[in-house]
Amino acid sequence: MMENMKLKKWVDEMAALCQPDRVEWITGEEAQLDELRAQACATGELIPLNPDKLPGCYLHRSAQNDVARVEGRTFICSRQERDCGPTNNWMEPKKAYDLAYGLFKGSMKGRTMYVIPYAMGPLGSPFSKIGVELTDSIYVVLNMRIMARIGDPVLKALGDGDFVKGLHAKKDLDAENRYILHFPEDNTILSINSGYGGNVLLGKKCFALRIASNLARKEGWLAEHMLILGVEYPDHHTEYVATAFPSACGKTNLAMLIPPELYRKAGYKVWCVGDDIAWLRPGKDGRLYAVNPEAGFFGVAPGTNAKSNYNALAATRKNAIFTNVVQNLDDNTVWWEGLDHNPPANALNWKGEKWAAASGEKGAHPNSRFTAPVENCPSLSPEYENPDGVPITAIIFGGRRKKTTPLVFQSFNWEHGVFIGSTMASETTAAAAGAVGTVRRDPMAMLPFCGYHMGDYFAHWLEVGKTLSHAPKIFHVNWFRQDDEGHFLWPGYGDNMRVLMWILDRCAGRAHAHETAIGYMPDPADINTDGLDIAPETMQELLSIDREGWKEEIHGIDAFYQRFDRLPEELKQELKALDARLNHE
Ligand code: SAT
Ligand code: MN
Repeated sequence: MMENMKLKKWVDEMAALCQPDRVEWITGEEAQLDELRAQACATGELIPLNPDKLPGCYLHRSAQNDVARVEGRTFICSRQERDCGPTNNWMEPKKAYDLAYGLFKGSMKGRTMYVIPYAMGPLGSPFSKIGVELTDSIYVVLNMRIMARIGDPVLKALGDGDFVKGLHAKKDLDAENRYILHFPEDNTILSINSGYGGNVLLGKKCFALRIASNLARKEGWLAEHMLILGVEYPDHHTEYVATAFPSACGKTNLAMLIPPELYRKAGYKVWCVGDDIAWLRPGKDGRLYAVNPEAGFFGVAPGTNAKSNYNALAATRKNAIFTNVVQNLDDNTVWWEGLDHNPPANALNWKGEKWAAASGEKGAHPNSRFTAPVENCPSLSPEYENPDGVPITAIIFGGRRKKTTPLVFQSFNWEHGVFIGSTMASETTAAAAGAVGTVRRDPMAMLPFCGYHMGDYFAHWLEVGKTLSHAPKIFHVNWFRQDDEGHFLWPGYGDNMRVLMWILDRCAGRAHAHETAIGYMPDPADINTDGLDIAPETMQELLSIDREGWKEEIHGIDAFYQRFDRLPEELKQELKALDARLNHE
């Protein structure tokens, strides 16, 4: 195999720094992976599950202080502080390297350093990028095996080309010395003292969003926190949408939606292209094309069941890794809150302690996860590997809002759509460490993932729009609106298809809408509610504009915008225009 000298040199340097006993290159061959699985089982890092019920599946328990992404310890180390922007933590690159290398020094003594060449995106696609992660964690190797294309075929595709460098060491999992550092000017990621998810699977949020958003800005494309799905019509043509929701707000559920019976009977199908990340490029025909750079799903387990997400559950039934869920000791399977109404009688909770549901304590961690290969998903799109991506008809932004935001509305145009994306807000979830349930602005669901100044990021969105002669139409949805007693007004899950169909019909010029202060909105009659038990007043409420709430919203947006020294003029104008429409209609 052709030797990449830059890669060899960097691996040698990092090995000299971390001082592992051995360096092992991951080829991607099953025999090697099996050997690693056996080793991890011997040390208890992985627990093999019932081979009949869950073939090829393992359980992992993370350290108890290491269960989610740590935004407070995640840094963008651009040379200039202003390039990182007000919404990211910044560290001066030299200081960051010194600090991290100090921690990495000797950190792998007595351990093995694994070298994982990986590709984000189909090998050979113009969308794809290559990274190499060095790690001392077998759990990381085996998760990366699911989440990305790895091993020798990637090295071959890399040739002597450039790659994104990622170095990870578990060290002591010391939360006080945990750092997730990104060096966008060096295409480098350093992660130390964590063993969990988005902190350590460096191809995911670190590369595919934080580093890639920088590359995308330079190269004229978009790296987004979006699911991609296709709606196949009875005549077999398919329309694709890309949708941004914050972590743990139902992207995986929407991506794998099963249409309600009325659509299924009529011959509609929904295909999943991706559930978390989309790389979008303008195509020659002036449309925007999307690829899912990942090869697996790292989904939230609690709440996943045969009704809420049949396809995700099916995807976890073989060759999956479960992290921080309940272990059923009777049949050595897994369980989590919301899987079914039968919590196991003889079980260990996510911490590995004897656990009974009657205790009232949760058995699975609220951010417990499954890592499952995309090919396990029954609704995986036949276009998933298409090197040219799929053409996007609509972009949908959304959040988790109890009040104010209606079920769906459409932007007036691209600029207004970017404004809507930039002002997205959501109540926080367990996917990140910190308080759950408080409202925070999360523009394009990228607040924790944009690797540069968000003001420049908004400007980049505006620029990309100008290059598209057939830009996707932009919408906003909120599945989570509640009444005063805290009941959800909209059934959600598969029934979200009804809203998707209005969106796609709007794009095709078929559906009715009326103009409001916040955008185009359907009348209740414009959303197909056949077979749905929903009162007309509820539909009315879901599609109403809470004017007082929106006036509050303007203050919230204004305060948020104040944080940006580099906010595009277009967005300031959009805010003014919204204010004027709300006050003068
Ligand atoms: O832990 S991850 O960042 O990979 C998952 C998420 O928060 O969306
Ligand atoms: Mn995510």
